[in-house]
Amino acid sequence: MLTPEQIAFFQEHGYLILKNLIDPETIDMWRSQIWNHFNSSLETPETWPDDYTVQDFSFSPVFGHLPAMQEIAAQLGGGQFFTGSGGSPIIKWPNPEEAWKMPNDGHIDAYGGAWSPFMLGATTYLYDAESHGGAFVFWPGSHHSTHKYFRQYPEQIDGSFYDIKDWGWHVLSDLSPEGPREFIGAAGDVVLWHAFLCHTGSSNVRSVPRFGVFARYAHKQKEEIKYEIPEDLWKYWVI
Ligand SMILES: O=C(O)CCC(=O)C(=O)O
Ligand SMILES: [Fe+2]
Repeated sequence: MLTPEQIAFFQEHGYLILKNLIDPETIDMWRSQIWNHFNSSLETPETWPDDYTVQDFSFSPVFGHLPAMQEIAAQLGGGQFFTGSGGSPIIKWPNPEEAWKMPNDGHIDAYGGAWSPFMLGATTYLYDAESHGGAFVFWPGSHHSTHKYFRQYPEQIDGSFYDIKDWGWHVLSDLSPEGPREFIGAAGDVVLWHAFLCHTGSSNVRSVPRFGVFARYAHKQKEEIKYEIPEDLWKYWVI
């Protein structure tokens, strides 16, 4: 269970880091599953593939279904948040020759294909992610600025911002009250993030591959409520 202080932090900043949420046995299992799938291993970089996303692969159990995650989703959504069974990792293979730079802009998810709005996202890692090691990058507090943007332009919530001339994701991330930050975390640490929080990936100039594991929770009433931008950002949460 999240404490009232953790929930208050999440509401204010749009993210919350939970150390050691995933038990080491699960992390070990997931590592074996993905390396088996690639017929490779951490110790044999010459056999690493270069896939960014992994087709036809899913962890077992999936991240979003772990009891610790289900408990948090139930607490935040009052039993109304659900997640599907999919979820393959997003991998940042090491590229030590590249010059590392903080990304300029971040996006919000839900628009990669048909618009599929959701409420809560979560990210964890299979190996410790150091700074410049392909971390998940997010803009603290940007859930508030994104909310304000859609209160002003509610007709754009369906992704029609893509049709606006010169519109780019910088439009949202530039409104953020704070600049970007890397989620530096150990294997099994989790960052929870509001669906309106701007975020993106970053390059990995270290030597360990970054396996990002993601879960996204939608509201059971998502079809009925998807065009509504409530004045209260937490209307469909129980916090
Ligand atoms: O790889 C990451 O850390 C972020 C990826 C991401 O934002 C996405 O796939 O939507
Ligand atoms: Fe994303």
